[in-house]
Amino acid sequence: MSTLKDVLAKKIDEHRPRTVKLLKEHGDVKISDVTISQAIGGMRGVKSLVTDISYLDPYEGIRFRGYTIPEVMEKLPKPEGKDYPYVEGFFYLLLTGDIPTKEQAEEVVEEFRKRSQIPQYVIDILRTMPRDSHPMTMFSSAILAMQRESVFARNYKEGKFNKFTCWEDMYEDAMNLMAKLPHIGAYIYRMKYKGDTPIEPDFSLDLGGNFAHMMGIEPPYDEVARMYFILHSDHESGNVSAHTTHLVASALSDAYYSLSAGIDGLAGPLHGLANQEVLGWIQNFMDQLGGEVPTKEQLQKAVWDTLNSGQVIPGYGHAVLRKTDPRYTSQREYCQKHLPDYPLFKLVSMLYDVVPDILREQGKAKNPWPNVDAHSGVIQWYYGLVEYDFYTVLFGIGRALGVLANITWDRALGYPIERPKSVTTDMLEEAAGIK
Ligand code: CMX
Repeated sequence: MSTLKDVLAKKIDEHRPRTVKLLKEHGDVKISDVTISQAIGGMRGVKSLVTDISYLDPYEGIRFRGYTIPEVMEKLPKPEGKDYPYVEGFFYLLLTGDIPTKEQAEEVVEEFRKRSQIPQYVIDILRTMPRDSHPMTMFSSAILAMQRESVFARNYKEGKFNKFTCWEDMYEDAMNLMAKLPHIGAYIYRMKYKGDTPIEPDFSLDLGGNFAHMMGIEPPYDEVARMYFILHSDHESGNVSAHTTHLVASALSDAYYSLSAGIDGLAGPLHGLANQEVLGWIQNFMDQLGGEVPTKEQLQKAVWDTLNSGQVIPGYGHAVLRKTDPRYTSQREYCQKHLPDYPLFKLVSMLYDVVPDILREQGKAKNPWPNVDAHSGVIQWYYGLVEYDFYTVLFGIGRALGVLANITWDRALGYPIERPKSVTTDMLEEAAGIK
């Protein structure tokens, strides 16, 4: 058994009694009430999901296994001469809660290398799809197509389902998938946007380094890849991609079905697509100005025009966060160090000066501050990744780290099929005393 799986097995054994005790002895303790506006309004703030992988504080932002983003970046082992950690070591942290040693992170690098080969039929399917299919459609289709590889589904079909050990099959599926996703993403990119010139992997490199290599983008893009995948990995359980993956897995669907569904949720403009929309919005606006960087007044007018036409300002607002997203701040710090004079970075910074005041004045958005998507595109654009349709795929590779870790633990703790209860509008009116 690998160190990662061995450590994970011990953690699961230690954790299970906690869940069992809570259920058996304290199952009636109330942790949330539900109002009519929560039932109609997308269940905001209803505490009804459990995860230990990450926690999102409205004011502090995300913590991964208790660590803030700066702590994660500082404490995790890094490839030689690099500033950002091994993504593989980060996955180890998400799964086990432990900061791995450099050797343990490198064991995961090796595990992924062994599992990384994309089946030929996946390549064939991708090549058969119309080239103008959205890359997220291609990415999700590739994941779904590989469902026949699922160890979990095979063992289940063969009657080998065991409630206590089935997490191991989920773990195998998660590892196999995670190892392949960067390769699939890079293949789609090179096929669709770079004249169909896929680049062979370089297995001397870690996940971030190899991804940059397969994309055909020079260092320090490898650092961007490491940072980007880590930042986008997890945002507790209630966001659309994480919740969808968890929900589908709760039906004992395997990791391939579950992740493909989660990726489909991430593809929406109110979720992961927002990073592409930010760039589109900025470009569109700069085109109108003949390519000029706008003045503050022009920018204010553009923001108001967008709001007055009934659209949202992409990259701003959040369902849970009530301050600037630390994932935004982390990317901003990268830009301050590596591309301080880049006009697009300056424009994104100007938006930061302009948008929150306008959103406050408009008075609708509960959070006027930027989220992760407000910044992601700028860095990609700087390194030549200008095909912004592709940005959600990058988000998807990162998000897979979190949701796959989550569904492995779902199996380990035997979480049941998810099934909230619906009510009718009549019932709500009765509850409100108006009927
Ligand atoms: N621009 C304009 N209006 C906004 C807004 C924004 N950026 N953010 C919220 N609002 C509006 C909402 O549309 C809503 O209006 P209505 O009452 O007319 O429906 C009102 O403010 C209240 O919304 P909220 O409670 O503050 O926000 P929600 O929890 O409903 O939605 C989110 C959260 C992210 C979907 C929303 O802020 C938004 O649409 N932002 C822009 C898209 C975006 O950046 N999405 C990426 C989120 C990050 C991620 O993927 O995790």
